[in-house]
Amino acid sequence: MIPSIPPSPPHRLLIVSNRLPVSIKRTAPHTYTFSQGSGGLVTGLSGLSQSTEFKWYGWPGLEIPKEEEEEMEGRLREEYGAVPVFLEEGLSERYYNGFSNSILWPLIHYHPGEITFSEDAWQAYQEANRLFAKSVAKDVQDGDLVWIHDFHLMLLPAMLREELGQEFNVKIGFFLHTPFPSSEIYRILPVRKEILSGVLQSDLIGFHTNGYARHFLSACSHILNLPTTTRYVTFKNKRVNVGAFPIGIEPEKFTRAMQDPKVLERLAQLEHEFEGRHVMVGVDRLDYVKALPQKLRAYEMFLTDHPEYVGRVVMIQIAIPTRGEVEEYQNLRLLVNELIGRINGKFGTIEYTPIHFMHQTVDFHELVALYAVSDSCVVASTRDGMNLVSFEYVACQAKRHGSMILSEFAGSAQSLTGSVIVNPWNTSDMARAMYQAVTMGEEERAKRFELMNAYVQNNTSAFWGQSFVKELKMKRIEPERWLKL
Ligand code: ADQ
Repeated sequence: MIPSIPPSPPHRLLIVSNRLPVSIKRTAPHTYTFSQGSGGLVTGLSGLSQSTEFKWYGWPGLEIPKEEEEEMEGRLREEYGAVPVFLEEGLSERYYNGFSNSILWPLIHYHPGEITFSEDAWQAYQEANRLFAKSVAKDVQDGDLVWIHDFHLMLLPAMLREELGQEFNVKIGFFLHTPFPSSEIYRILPVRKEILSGVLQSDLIGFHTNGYARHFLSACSHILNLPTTTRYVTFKNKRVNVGAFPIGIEPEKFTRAMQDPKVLERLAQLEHEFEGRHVMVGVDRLDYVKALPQKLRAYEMFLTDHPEYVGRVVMIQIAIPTRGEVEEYQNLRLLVNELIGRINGKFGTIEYTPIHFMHQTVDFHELVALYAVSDSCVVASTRDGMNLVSFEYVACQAKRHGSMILSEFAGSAQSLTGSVIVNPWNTSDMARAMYQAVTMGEEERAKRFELMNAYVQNNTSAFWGQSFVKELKMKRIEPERWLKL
């Protein structure tokens, strides 16, 4: 008789990201308000919660007085399944702004000119990753899956293995939400070997596109001299799987919102406000990789070349404040304000404002109404891991079939085949694309929309989360590793 194989116990999943998926405010000593965070990562993982129990580890985003830490941790664990990793203010500043946002972010996005490497920031990055490792290691159990997110935590896979011991039965997955640059750019980083060796202690490493995965593999081969194939790299006798897992959105969230009376009322108001005008929308964090200056210059050229559209086209640009402590972001804000002032001054009248600019976050209902009222959307990123805004815009366009003007340097350009692809460095190319969007007939818009919508509806965030975890679960621990144990 063939012995029956007992079902394998369900895996527990531990998610680790820089920030917790909970917004926390301290209103008085021992008094905190919590609210559910949002964003691609939160929705991406919601589909997993039915099949897999998971806990989420991350920095709470503010400094908590020592005597309040235990109480806060208790509440977060109980109410949100979230575990805070406490970082002192000086450390979080140097690790987050100092190293992650001022060194890794520009490098990864092909802005090496913005980088000043600092030994102190690097120390802080190591220290913070170590604190994350200790916190996760306290809870990890035999057979767990740990899924680590993004460039803030690239040393964590190695540090977690050090804390647990190499023989500990845990599978570690790592997902990078940004691009991985060409190895010719990546090798500028003074600690290029340390970062690669840190992340290579994972079992599975995921990227948004095959291109980023290829860059990563070639960095492993050129910088660490490791054997690679198109699917994996061998590091310390162990096979590390590498693949593309393109993230998506939760399209029903937007379709549902489009039925919400609050959104419909706001949409009607906006339609009235902009009646007879073509509305072009942009929603970006105010980050230099989102290329707002390039977008504005192209818009200025479009209005200059086509004066018949002055008064008939408006641009609504939402710019979410971000990383305001970093100098490059302050300079960017000044430049953007200057360009907007120039364009509005040049083409505006008492009745007509060419650019409506909002440097603020807008609530979800407002965002959906803005997407829905717009006849086109412009994403000009000079580099962007994926770009969720382009998917969200499509999800709100079932009626209007608006055009998507999309930078070829955004990961989503590979999937949104119905978009008008532009090179944001080529101002006249982008200005021409704006003209094309404004003059495009309904038949072509509908055809392009169908192509884009089919992709957005099928490649959801839940699908992304489930595919990654499934592949991590299935990852074989190969003979080389057992031999070594
Ligand atoms: P981001 O650089 O933040 O993400 P993006 O992918 O466009 O860029 O996501 C922005 C998110 O913020 C969207 O979900 C959007 O709806 C939301 N948002 C925008 N404006 C808002 C506002 N005013 N108020 C509230 N929310 C707003 C990083 C990478 C990307 C990658 C994602 C996911 O840089 O390349 O696509 O992670 O992996």
